Amino acid sequence: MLTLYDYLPSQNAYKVRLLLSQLKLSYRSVYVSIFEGEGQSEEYLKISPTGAVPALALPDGRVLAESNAILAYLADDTQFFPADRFKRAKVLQWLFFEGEQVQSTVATLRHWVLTGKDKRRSSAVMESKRAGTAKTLGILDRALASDTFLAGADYTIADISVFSYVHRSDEAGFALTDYPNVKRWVEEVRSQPDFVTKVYPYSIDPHSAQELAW
Ligand SMILES: N[C@@H](CCC(=O)N[C@@H](CS)C(=O)NCC(=O)O)C(=O)O
Repeated sequence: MLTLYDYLPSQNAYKVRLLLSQLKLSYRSVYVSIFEGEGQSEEYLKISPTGAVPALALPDGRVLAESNAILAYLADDTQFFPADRFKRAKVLQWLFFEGEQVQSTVATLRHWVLTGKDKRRSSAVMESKRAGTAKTLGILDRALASDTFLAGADYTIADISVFSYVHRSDEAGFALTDYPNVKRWVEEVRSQPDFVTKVYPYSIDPHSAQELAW
């Protein structure tokens, strides 16, 4: 059986939960208390080199980290990751965009706001995160003006990945009503079969106000 190393409020882990649901794959969960430092234990660093969740252990014991790599692995040979060379590269284009642009802006800003860490950041740092978030949402709104989904007409792991943080942009202080194409796309993603509605707040973890170890 597959094992998902998870932390419930993590939207990076939510991406994998969503795909597993849409692929109808069963799995067991192992929870990693990242804010208590469990991710940095010697044992967990053998599973995930950065100490972050998600990570996935395969039934044969091999392990994979990085949410987008896990999505690509699970979705191979399915409708969620096209076989056509160009379409596949388009999906990768948005997965790399997510890893670089979405995670460093809207995802980080949301994490700080929801856990009170924004109060400990300088106004210059906060301003730069807000500017980065606005830029990210603007890029997505332009891209989604001409296509139903990020990589074209079909729903793929690019949508799962980008959706996971972007649909919670309001929690970072950005209303999606200002980004109508993104808002329309969020509803398209929500209407996919076997969609996962459950998102866990950081407030379920009394340790989530702590800074992560770097
Ligand atoms: N690029 C990674 C980021 C993963 C990540 O930042 N995970 C967070 C939770 S959302 C985490 O586990 N942080 C703990 C740490 O970095 O030590 C991915 O896409 O999987």
